[in-house]
Amino acid sequence: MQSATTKLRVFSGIQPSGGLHLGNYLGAIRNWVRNQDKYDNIFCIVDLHTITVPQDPAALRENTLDLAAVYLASGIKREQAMFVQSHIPAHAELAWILECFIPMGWLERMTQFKEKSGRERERSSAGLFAYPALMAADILLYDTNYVPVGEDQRQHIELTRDVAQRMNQRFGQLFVLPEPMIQAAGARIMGLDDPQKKMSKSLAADSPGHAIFILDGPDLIRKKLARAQTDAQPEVRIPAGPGVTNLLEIYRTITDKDWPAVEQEFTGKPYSVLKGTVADAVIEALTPIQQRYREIRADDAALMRHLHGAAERLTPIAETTLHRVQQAVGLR
Ligand code: ATP
Ligand code: LTN
Repeated sequence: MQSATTKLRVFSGIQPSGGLHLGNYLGAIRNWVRNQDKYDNIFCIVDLHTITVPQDPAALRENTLDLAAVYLASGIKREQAMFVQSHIPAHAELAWILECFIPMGWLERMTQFKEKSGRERERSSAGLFAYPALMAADILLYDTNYVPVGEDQRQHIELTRDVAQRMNQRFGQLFVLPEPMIQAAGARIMGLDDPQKKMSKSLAADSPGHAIFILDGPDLIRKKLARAQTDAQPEVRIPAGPGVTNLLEIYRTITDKDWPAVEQEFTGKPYSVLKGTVADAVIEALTPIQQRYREIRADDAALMRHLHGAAERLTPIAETTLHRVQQAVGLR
C-alpha cells in the first residue's frame, strides 16, 4: 500500500471559496511549498467541499482557477500533483461508503460544523454535516502519511483516523493512518478586526477589514493593518493583548524570527511602528506571488490542462483504494 517512491505521502487541500488570506498562506500553503521536496505531494482544490454552502456557479469556476494559480504562484512546483477534487469521482464514492461507517455522534461533535451552521443548523445542508467524511475520503484514497493544515483542521484528521481504524479493525488493513502536520508558527492567524476569531474567508465576506488577502495590493495591506485592533495600552508591552499578539505572530511567522527577537524588537514601540513594520514584511512576501499569479492567470487553458493532466495521473491510485474498500465491504 506504500507509494511507489520512497518518499512519504503528503495530501492537503483548500476550498475554492473565494480569495485566499494570510491565514491560508501562513497556516497551509507556505508550509507545503517549504517541504515539497521532502515528500510525495498531492495538493487538491476541494470544490466538492465548497458547495456545502451556497455558491455562485460562475464564481466557483473562477475561484477554482484562481486557487490553482495561487498554489503555483506561491511556489508549488509544476511537477507536483495539483488537481481538482471533482475531477476524480472516487472522492465522492469513497465519501459515501465512509459516511455509512461514521456515527452521527462523531459528526455532531465537529466544531467547524457547529460554527458554520450556527443558528441555521436546521437549514444548513446535509453536505455541510457530512463534510468530514469527504475530507477523510480525500486523505485515505491516496494512502496519505501526513496532512499539513492549520490548527482548525486537527479535529477532522482525528475523525479520519478514527473511521480508518474502525474499518481496519473490521475488514483488515484497508487504510494507512494519516497524521496531521501542524507547524508551531502561523497555525492560527486571527481576524484583524476581531482577534478572538480565526481569520477566515467566510468572515472576510462580511467585513473587509477582517483579513489580508494574498492578492491585496500594498496600499490596501497598509490600510487594513493600520486599522487592525490593538490593545488599550499606549505602546507594545509584553504580555500583549490578543490583537497585538496576532500582529506579532504574523510578523514572526512571515520573517521566521523567534519570539524573544520579536518581543525585543517591538517592546516599547508605538503601535504605528509595529503596524508599519508588519505591513512592510507582508508586502515583501506577497508582491512576488502576485506578480507570478498574474502571469499564470494570463493562460487559463494551460492551467486547465495542468489540472486535468494531474487528475488523470492520480485516478488509478484513487481507484485502487476505492476498489479495495468496495471489495472489503461487499460491493464487488
Ligand atoms: P472558510 O472560511 O471558507 O472555511 P477558511 O479561511 O477557514 O475558509 P479553508 O479553505 O477552510 O479556509 O482552509 C485552508 C487551509 O488554511 C487549511 O489548512 C486551514 O487549516 C488553513 N487556515 C485557514 N484559516 C487559517 C488561519 N486563520 N490561520 C492559519 N491557518 C488557517
Ligand atoms: N477541510 C479543509 C479542506 C480540505 C482538506 C482535505 C485539507 C478538504 N479535504 C484533505 C486537508 C486534506 C479545510 O476546510 N481547510
